[in-house]
Amino acid sequence: MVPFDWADPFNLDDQLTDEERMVRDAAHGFAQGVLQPRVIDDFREERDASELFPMMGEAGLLGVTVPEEYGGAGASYVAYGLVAREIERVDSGYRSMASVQSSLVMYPILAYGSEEQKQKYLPGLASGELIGCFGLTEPDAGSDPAGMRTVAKKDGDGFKLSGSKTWISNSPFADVFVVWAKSEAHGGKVRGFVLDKGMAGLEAPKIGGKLSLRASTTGMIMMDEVAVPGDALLPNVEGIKGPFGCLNRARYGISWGAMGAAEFCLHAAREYGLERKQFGRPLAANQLYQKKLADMMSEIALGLQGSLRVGRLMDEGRFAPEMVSIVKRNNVGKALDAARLARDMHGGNGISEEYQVMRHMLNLETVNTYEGAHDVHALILGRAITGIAAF
Ligand code: TGC
Ligand code: FAD
Repeated sequence: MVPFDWADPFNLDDQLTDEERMVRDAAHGFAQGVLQPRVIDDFREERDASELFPMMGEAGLLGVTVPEEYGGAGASYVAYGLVAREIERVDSGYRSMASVQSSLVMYPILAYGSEEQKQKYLPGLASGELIGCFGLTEPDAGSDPAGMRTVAKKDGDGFKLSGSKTWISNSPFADVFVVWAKSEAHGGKVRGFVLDKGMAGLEAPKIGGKLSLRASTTGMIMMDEVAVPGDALLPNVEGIKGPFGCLNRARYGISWGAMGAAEFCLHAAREYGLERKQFGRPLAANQLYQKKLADMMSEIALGLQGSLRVGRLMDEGRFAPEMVSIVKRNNVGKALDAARLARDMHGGNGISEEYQVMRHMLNLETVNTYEGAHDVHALILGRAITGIAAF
């Protein structure tokens, strides 16, 4: 028998390598030292926090799985998940900024790009000197990105891109735009293009007034006959499986990140319940209060084990996208439940920015929707179980 640690019920720490523990501790130090002191203001003011990218780069938090020769850390997918967990323990918006950069911009350039594209973009993206965004979603193509209308037409040796993308993390201050379009020169198949800030006809206006993920900047990408050279095309992938391959990595990271947010909520609710007295005793002395804590802790413990297993399989090249759907969907759903419980357990104080649980709750509404909405992942899993696509 060993003593039980409520904060690490299944001894996750034991299951990590020394390198993974080191990466986690560095991410924890950065998140608590740099992000936590500013998050309440960033969220309240809906600030553009682009200056965080070089800071995250210096801390080694961008391109965690990208080989060192391209400026990354060359670490495992489990290490990447641990970074997401530590950042999202502070705020889902900051994790969003980092995971778009790593999984949705660096990954496609690494996996589908030419050697020249890798040399040109990856070191700057890893250091945070360059900021990237990923344009898949459109005003009329969200859960069904194959319905996209953005087109690439052949233009001499290059292409002209036209269309609009919406709800794009980082786009208003991005230098590098990974954009997916149907290419007429490739039989209308979806192809990836890397666009640079400042190209004629390329605009990225900010979407203001979000009530969720306010510390992360979101915008549109408007393309009006943007002329790009032939070498802007990602040469090594064709079809909608290109963007989906990136989403697998980002969704996996989110499954860890959401558990970080849930852990914050559990810790906050526990502390609050131990300190706050009503009816002459701590709130935490009540059965109902303890049941909620027990539910939160159990779901977090199980969710982290699930993500760890998927991460190990990813590192061994033995994962299936459906495994990622299980942990993205379940962990985010459970994190949202935990945040709602924690908000309630804080009573009136729960709605105040100072206690932070409501910010996590609001953020997780977005996390539940992006990278495949909760119900869309249910349909992916339903298709796997029945063989019938219900979407
Ligand atoms: P379907 O017929 O299922 O498949 C078409 C082709 O794609 C392949 N494929 C995958 N490949 C790799 N990984 C996956 N997860 C894949 N899923 C499908 C498939 O094998 C097939 O390949 P091939 O060679 O046979 O052509 O495709 P569908 O169009 O019917 O897809 C249905 C569905 C529901 C799975 C898909 O549309 C979906 O996942 N929808 C959700 C959309 C989504 O997640 N959007 C995310 C946008 S990015 C974002 O939100 C960033 S937020 C980040 C942040 O700020 O943190
Ligand atoms: P819809 O597809 O219209 O879905 C609306 C509702 O209908 C959902 O509940 C969904 O589950 C449900 N639904 C849809 N189809 C079915 C069906 N067949 N059966 C049952 N229910 C269904 N996208 C990017 O490309 N890049 C980004 O960086 C990015 N960042 C984002 C940041 C934020 C803050 C937000 C909010 C979104 C971001 N997105 C990004 C877009 C995100 O991926 C989409 O919002 C998401 O995929 C859902 O698409 P939608 O909003 O069009 O909703």
